[in-house]
Amino acid sequence: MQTAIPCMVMRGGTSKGLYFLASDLPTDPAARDQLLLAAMGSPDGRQIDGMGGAHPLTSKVAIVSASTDPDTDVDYLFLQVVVDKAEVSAAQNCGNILAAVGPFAIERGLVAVNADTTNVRIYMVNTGARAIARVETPNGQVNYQGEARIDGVPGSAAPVPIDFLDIAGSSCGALLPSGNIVDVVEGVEITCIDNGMPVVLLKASDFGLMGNESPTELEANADLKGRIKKIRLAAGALMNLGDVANKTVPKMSLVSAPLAGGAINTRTFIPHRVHEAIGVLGSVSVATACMLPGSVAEQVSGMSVGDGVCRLDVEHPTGFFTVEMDVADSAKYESFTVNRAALLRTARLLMRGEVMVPDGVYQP
Ligand code: NQM
Repeated sequence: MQTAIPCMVMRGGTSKGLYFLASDLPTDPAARDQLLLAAMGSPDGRQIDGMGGAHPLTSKVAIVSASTDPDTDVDYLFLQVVVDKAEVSAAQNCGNILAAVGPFAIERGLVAVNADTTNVRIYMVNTGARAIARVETPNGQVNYQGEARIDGVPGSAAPVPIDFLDIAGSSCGALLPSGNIVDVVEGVEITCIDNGMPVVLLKASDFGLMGNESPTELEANADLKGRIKKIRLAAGALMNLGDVANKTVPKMSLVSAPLAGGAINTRTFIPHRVHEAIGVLGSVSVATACMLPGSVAEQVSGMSVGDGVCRLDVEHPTGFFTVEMDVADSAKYESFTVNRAALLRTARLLMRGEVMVPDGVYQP
């Protein structure tokens, strides 16, 4: 026998995952995680006996519930289901999966449609930060079709603009968690930053790279992976994240001068596989670093920016990611303040139904 759990499969930005109402899952985190591992088919490199797509970007879960805070519509907990280990991690947030949380909340009746566009105010449980997603809702329903294009997703879809309000230091306690604009680890200059996602910035040239290498080439470079792993373990401690050996943060972003007219070029280890694009909050952290005088990113960036609102194109292996930043006191990193970050995503409902979990894993 199997147990059927109501679930939607959604694409959020350049990621894909299972979306659940919190009320449909066990409240005990250990029981919940066992269920999610079985639903995804982990641990198994192919996730052949579950819904996972055998890659970190397609082995993700959103758990959504109505908020009790009158200024918030829904609470969103993100969980990364590790593909080849029996691990489920709440240690990071995910801005791509976030893109479908608004549509899901409307589809599942947590948020009422109030006009042609419905603003969904989302509390991101993993980091305690907030976002507002604008979802097109003509005729009282979520619209998924439209002309918005994002790199890494074929075709076009309805736009889902997202505003982030208070994400600086949301995982590490400070925008620059080490207290420095640059640290030297293993003889390499790094910038440790958390504007929504803990990221370590490294210059591609310090590793003998051009910055235009493909994710497959980078993943095949054992020497590079070994060096990055060592730096990551040391940086984790500097970033107040403790022992990060089994964590998915910090991400490691190799940066170089822009190749296509953007602000900066990136290749990002998340942290073992290399992203085909770049994460949402990861790109916000990189864009922020481009604006910080003296950072590793600013050293290679092709753009000089100051106070107020500006747009930065963060280049990645499959295109670029535009981040809108509103900052103040940007002349010195010590006083630099982020007022707001905004970006565009798209999302789509792919399947609605029930995911089947074998008995023995979960009995309601
Ligand atoms: O940085 C991948 C993704 C992400 C995370 C990762 C993300 C973000 O592309 O907010 O979106 O870095 O693990 O889904």
